[in-house]
Amino acid sequence: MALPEWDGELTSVRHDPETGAWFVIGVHSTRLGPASGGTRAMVYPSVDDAVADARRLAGAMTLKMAAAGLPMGGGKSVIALPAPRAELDDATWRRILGLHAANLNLLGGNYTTGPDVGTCSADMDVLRTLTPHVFGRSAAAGGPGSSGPMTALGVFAAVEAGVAEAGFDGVDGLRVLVQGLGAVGADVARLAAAAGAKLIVTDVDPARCAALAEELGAEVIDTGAVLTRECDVLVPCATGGLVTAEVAGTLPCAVLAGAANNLLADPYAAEVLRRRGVVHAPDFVANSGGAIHLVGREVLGWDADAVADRTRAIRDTLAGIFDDARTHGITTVAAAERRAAATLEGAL
Ligand code: HCI
Repeated sequence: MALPEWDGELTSVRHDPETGAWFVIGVHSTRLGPASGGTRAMVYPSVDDAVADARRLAGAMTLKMAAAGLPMGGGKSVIALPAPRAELDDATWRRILGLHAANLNLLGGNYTTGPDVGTCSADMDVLRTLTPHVFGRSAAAGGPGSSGPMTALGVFAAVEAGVAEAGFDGVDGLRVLVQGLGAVGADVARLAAAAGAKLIVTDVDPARCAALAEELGAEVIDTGAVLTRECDVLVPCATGGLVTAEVAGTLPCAVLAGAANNLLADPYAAEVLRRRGVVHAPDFVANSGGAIHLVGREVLGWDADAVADRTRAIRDTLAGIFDDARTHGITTVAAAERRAAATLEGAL
């Protein structure tokens, strides 16, 4: 396999013929500390796609850690599964976790993992019996539990910052559209509803929509309508790559702030949003509450209150980023990257 160039430090790729799984670990940067970032387990069209995804996500983790002021580097694991996780039997999944743990041990602590799309705290409990290089065990196993609630709190802080930048007087009465009602999206919806938002929701799973419609009185829309439905705040909490430059040119919202990693499919989309005056909270800042939770609890010894305070401070971080972007006529992504780059350079 010919790998394209990358500005990261190391890519580990391993194949298991018995299960057909591929294991990719991207260590993007250890400049601020050991690389860390979750383990994503899903089916990919090809190994090249898995490598590209791991590398892209690892790069975003470097920015996320730097922007959040955490003493960690950026990395990410991707397990390209032979079949969707739900279709794998227990023995196969257990073997896959065992091989992943062996790879983590080979990296000797230069990379620490945690949960991501397709893995959960219970998987981290299993991994931790095989390797010490794991964050995010369940509370029952002595870990800090799911990072979902803190990720959601941070995304809501980003929504509040975006709403203020767009000139609104708070979330009350605004139409907030949440796409993806997993642990994070559902909690963001609850926070928005509690703040008086007119909630609109969508998810590929109709049962999740129905539950939130019942709980919060949310209006449910078709997944296909997410890019065309007029709203004040669009909150993407599903997978990345939603916003191409073309989509950015027509999105009918005033604020874009969500949890999905690598939300922009193409870097130019940020410039299109800037020109249209859409306030965009960069994903690696908006969704950093999960990293603050895991690193805060497991590396820095913070209690739950300290983690929540630092997560709410995402609002102030973003206010500063919006201010920089406005002042210099640059995108919010460029402004956030400049801040992260300054932190990374300072660590040299
Ligand atoms: C993420 O924010 O995407 C993952 C958070 C994380 C942080 C540190 C270790 C594993 C996962």
